[in-house]
Parts: sequence; C-alpha cells; structure tokens
Amino acid sequence: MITMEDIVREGDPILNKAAEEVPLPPSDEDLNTLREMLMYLQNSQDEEISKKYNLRPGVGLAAPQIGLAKRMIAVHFTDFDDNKYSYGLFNPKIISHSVEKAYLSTGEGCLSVDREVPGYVPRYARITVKAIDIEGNPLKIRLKGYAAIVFQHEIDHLNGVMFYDHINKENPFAEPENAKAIE
Ligand code: LHY
Ligand code: NI
Repeated sequence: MITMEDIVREGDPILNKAAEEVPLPPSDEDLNTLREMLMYLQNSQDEEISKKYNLRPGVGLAAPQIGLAKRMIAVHFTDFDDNKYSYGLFNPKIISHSVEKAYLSTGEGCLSVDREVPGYVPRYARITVKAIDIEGNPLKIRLKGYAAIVFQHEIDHLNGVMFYDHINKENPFAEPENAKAIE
C-alpha cells in the first residue's frame, strides 16, 4: 500500500525530469503500480483509512511522485458539476487545448510539496487528453474547469514541471491574461 512515506518530496531530482513512455500492453508490475496509485487516492479520501495511515488527501498522483520515471497518472475526484473522474492512465497526452486559460482562485498544492505556495497557476481552460486506461482501452476525454486543471497538474509531473513553475514571479496574484477564475 502506498503511504506518505512513499511520496517523493520537492528537492528530489526525479520531480524535475521528464518520465519515460510506458511500453504497452503494460507489464503486470506497471499495472499493479497504477492500481496502487489509484488506491492511494481512494484511501486518502476515506476518513477512517486516511486517519489511520496518515494520508494527505489527494485527487491526483503521478508516478514520478512515488519515485518512478514512468508516464502514468491516477486521478480520483468529483467536479463541481458532480461529474465523477476515476482513472489510471498510461501515457496520457494533451492532444489539443483551448486558447483560453483558467486558474483556481485558491491556487494549487502538491502532495510532493510540504509548504503553501501562494499564487495563481494559469492553465488551459479546456483540454483533450488521449491515453490508455487501466483496462487497456484507448481513451479520448474532453475536460474543462476543475477537471482540466487536475489533469494538467498531473501531466506536468510527467514532464518535470511543478505547479509553482507557472506562478508569476513578480506578482503571484497577477490576473492571468485571457483566463477565467474557477470557484
Ligand atoms: N496532488 C494534488 C492534490 O491535492 C493535485 C492538485 C492539487 C491538483 C490542487 C489541482 C489543484 O491531489 C498532487 O500534487 N499530485 O501531483
Ligand atoms: Ni502534484
């Protein structure tokens, strides 16, 4: 079972390098890892389990965050319109995106970052993601709003990019151009 002890924190160089494509069909080992990543998110959102094992609640997790430079992400959340997203994905790729941007008015955090980093994180308002899911099915999902932001945060980890890399250094709360606030 994945716990906070397995989660790599900022400062570890694996968080700043691009991860490798996963050969498909996935090996049993990679498939198991992805299942465990999704299970971490589910456990972290369960009041009892998260308390018992001291899990920080999360909606997304990328393989580099558990020390594996492989292109795998898990997401598990319900958006503000009550749509449920629960996926383990191999080799996710943003194949198109809007010109318009969006950002969470509360900023972002990261399971690998044990401090608050204030500021707006501009992201694409809408994206289309292609990936192979945990069952081996090719997927093409259109995302907007909160969901689009979570997926971009996770896919960034596969490219060695942290959320704070996007924050305006002069003025963290400068209104991003052509962007709408979410929340
Ligand atoms: N997980 C964050 C989490 O709290 C992802 C996140 C946070 C996305 C805030 C968007 C906004 O679940 C991770 O840091 N995973 O990489
Ligand atoms: Ni993160």
